[in-house]
Amino acid sequence: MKNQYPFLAFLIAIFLFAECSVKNTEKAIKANHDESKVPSYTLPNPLTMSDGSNVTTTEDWVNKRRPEILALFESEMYGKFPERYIEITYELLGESQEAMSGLATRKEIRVHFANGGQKSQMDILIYLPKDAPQPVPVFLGLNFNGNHTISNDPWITITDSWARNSKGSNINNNLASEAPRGSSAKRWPVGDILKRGYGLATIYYGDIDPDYHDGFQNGIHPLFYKNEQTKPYPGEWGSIGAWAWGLSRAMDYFEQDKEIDKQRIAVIGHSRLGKTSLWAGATDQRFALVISNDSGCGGAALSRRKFGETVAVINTAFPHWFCGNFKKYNDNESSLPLDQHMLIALMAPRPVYIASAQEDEWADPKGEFLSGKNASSVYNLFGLEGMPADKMPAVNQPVMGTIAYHMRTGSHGLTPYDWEQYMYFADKHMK
Ligand code: GTR
Repeated sequence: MKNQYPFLAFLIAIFLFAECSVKNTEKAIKANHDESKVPSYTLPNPLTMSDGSNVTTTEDWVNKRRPEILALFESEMYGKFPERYIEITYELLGESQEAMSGLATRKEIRVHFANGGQKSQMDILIYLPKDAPQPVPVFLGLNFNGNHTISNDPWITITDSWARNSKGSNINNNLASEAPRGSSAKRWPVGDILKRGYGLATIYYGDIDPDYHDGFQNGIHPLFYKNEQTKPYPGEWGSIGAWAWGLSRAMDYFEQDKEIDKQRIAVIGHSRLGKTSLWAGATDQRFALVISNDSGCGGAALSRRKFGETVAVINTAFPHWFCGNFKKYNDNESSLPLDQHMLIALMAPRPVYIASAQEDEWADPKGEFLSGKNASSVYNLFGLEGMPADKMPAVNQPVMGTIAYHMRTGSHGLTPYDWEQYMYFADKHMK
């Protein structure tokens, strides 16, 4: 009898191992990283109207097809911004003429949002080069961990908004701390940006909507609920929508700041915030140039390729990012009335830069390139060159038409190399 125990343990071990590998296999099936397993697919033609007619003039694109595509992205993917008046006021929190060792002026604008008793706020941190002729062009981007993490500048205000707990950053009870000041400085080469004659404006994305699923009870969403409404309707904005909306509210502020050139604002974002910068560029044509850094699924990557992260995977891990209707397309990409090349096309005729990283297979670099490629027909309609390459360029070989693309070496991240290309591209189009 005694001898049966090791045998039993052996059987249990085999069972657990089998369970485990089933789960791993499930994961592996969900995330395909094999180009030969990309399903065959047909992309909707950005220049074919829903009634089947062809778009042959820029007028028809601007007045008919563009609104049709935008409405599809609103109802099926990112959700529509609610239309309701809320009160918005600006407060100058602080200002310095001697920031960044005298290179820049710094100001912090607190934007107050209010609807009756409900309130919310976001802080825009702005550096402007002192030597550049005003009004200056500006890069605007959301940051992941708080404005004070983008630079060691000791004067940057620490957010009061929800922050992700982190031992390393000494964040407990979701309250931001002093510890990570400057910890994201590598992603934000403020000095280089200023020396090139650009300003930099940034906002902590958690000021607009904390990035976790709470049924949309915190952040900006509740200020827009009507009557008995307790969460957004299935075709209304999720968190990406809210973050993009926040970028537009920063744009509203720029429009009334004489030091900033509202005609030359480039909106930039990395990863989930790259999805956001694209959606901001699509919904708000005041942004003169749009940059997607490693935005991947739900950003620049084509959904139909199902390479790396898929619609089902992203909707499961981040149910709050997109609108309720987007869940219909889990494992059902072929029924999408759109794909991400049409999102890129919504930028036309404005310049747009799509960037990938070689090791970032999760974000499907090839799918990101193909989005730009397949948006080119719309740029051509405007007499512009879209993506100036038929095939994916080699690593670290940027191609720049009015649509630009590069795949740099390395992994998921926003690096000085990426910034270097964006500034060069901005010099070409905004200077
Ligand atoms: C990942 C997510 C990606 C990307 C990334 C990020 O977990 O799967 O879609 O957005 O996060 O934002 O860093």
